[in-house]
Amino acid sequence: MLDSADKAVNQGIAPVTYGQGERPPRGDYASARADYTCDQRWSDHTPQEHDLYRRLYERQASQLPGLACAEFIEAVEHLGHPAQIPRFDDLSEKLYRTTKWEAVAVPGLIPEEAFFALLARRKFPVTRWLRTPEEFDYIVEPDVFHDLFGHVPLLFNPVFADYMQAYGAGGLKASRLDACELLARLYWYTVEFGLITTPQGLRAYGAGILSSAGELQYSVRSPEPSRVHFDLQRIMRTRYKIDSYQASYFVIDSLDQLFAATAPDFTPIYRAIRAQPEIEAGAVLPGERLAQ
Ligand code: HBI
Ligand code: FE
Repeated sequence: MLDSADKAVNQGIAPVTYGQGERPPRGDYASARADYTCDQRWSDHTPQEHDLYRRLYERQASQLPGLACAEFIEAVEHLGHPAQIPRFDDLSEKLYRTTKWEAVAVPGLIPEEAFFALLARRKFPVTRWLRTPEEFDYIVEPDVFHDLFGHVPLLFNPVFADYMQAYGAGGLKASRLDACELLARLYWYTVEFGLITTPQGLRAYGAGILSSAGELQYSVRSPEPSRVHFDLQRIMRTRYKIDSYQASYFVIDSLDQLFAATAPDFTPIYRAIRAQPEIEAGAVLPGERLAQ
């Protein structure tokens, strides 16, 4: 009988996660279905886990004003003020009524193809395990708090909901063009670590920022990182870091601008990018306009 990690390795999940870094995935893959979804097993969560989730939620929710974009602050109310980890089915009922998306449980990180296929069907894969108390301040792999608090709220926003499905469809095409690494950078610098300009100043919409205790303040306020105006090719040429705050952030003017970026056929764009050198995270190119 294959144990979970062996089954994961055999199915090409481990050890590569996010395209960089080598470690076996956490989570129990033995019970995953062919599309990598699994049961949430909500009743497996202990009172201690529900309390840890509540404390994570309260810490992030208290930081949102002045740092998170208005669309997120408005949408996060849909999670309710949970004294416990939400049941994905309950959340999906509300989400489906709003933008036809669902939150589906997965054992953890899943192969890119499976990930894209779920997004293309308006199903967001939510990791079912919760971090340990020792990981309260920082975790590298997505857990249920990162996915639910970071990613699910903006799926209630019609424009972002359509962007995420278009991204999934684009990912399936990128797989056939061997361009997943390029497209993963677009996901990283928008869905995970994106900033947006507003009349009140810069705000965060990326899940990796919004679910992070320290990076929410850092990404919007620190003078250290470079903040570059959104440029699709520039983003897909730029490498990223998976285990520290970002050295570069990319700034959109609106969620409509982000959705419009997924409209063209990326085939010629991938070709153009491959003809140019990669850009290191944190670099600022000569003459580049930076967002303030
Ligand atoms: N799997 N469960 C899960 N969640 C992710 O965010 C995720 C993934 N697999 C691959 C992946 N993200 C990234 O490589 C994306 O850029 C595709
Ligand atoms: Fe994420």
